[in-house]
Amino acid sequence: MNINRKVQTLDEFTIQQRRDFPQATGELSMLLKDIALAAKRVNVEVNKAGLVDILGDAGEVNVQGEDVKKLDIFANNLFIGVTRHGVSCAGVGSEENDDIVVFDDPLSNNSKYVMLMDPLDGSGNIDVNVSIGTIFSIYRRVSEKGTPATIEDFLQPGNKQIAAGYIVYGSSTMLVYATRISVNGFTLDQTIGEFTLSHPDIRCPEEGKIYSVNHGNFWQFDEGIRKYINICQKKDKSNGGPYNQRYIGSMIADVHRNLIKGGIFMYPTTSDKPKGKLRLLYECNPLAYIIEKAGGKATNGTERILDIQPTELHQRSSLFIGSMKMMDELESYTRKVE
Ligand code: P6P
Repeated sequence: MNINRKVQTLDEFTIQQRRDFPQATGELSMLLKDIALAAKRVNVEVNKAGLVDILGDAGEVNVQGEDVKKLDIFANNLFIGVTRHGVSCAGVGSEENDDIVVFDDPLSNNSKYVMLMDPLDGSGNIDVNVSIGTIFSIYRRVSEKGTPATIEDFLQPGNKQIAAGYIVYGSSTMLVYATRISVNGFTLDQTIGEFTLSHPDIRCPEEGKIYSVNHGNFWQFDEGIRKYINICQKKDKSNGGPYNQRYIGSMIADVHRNLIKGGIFMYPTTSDKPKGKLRLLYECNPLAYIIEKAGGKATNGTERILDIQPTELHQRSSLFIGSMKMMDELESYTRKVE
């Protein structure tokens, strides 16, 4: 059997990237390895979710007041377990945990990084077999090494992220992550159980023809956003259209498609969510970091997502994210109305 050595695994890629940073300790590579390991286990459960009694509500409600699916709990426990027993992470902030999870053991207290995550975004779609995802965000801790991680390690603005990424459990399972160098995509090769480089140096097209928004909330949006959506609907061949409206209801799937093909995803504030629905620390910030590293843009409607100074672990934000020129056109309508 010919072994295709052109394939580069995630581990090989991160080791090769370390050569660009002689001072690197390898802790980030190890943390990404831990994340990939947990993702492979989640992937197994996601793929068989329809076969075992892992579907349906776990009868619990999370800090967001949302019904927690059993797969949420499984994924959350897995990512926390793998990072706790790794050598690179001092603690985790998770959508599923009210407070930060501080690992507080000698090895973890000497670790360089902390991680924020949404262990299974879009989990409301688990029972209907729609793509779902894990989102993660990595920061260098600001508290003293050798001591337990503190909340200040997690309440850093998104522009301090060291790396950010997501795993999309879809028609194939992909891990996409960004560092300050580039954004790269790895597809899980089930035959060898490895994430292999499939999308090197991802760039978000500066133009797109896809806009993603929940039209059901249309009349709750500010006037400038409604104007922009009307413009999207009127696009034709003469002005960069026609556009397609695509909204999966699983942000990772929508943002991943728009990252690759070009497009804009919008989750504005609504009357019942005046601060927005999406969470700043473990949804907006990591996706904003990725899209900017790929040449796109992300704001909350008025300011750059990555410049927002967080005050609470689970604080929410509106999110506008995607192709640079589409974001600029949106802002030309939201600015006019200010
Ligand atoms: P709505 C899933 O719960 C999620 O957080 C995102 O993945 C998704 O884009 C959004 O909410 C969907 O929200 O209000 O349009 O159903």
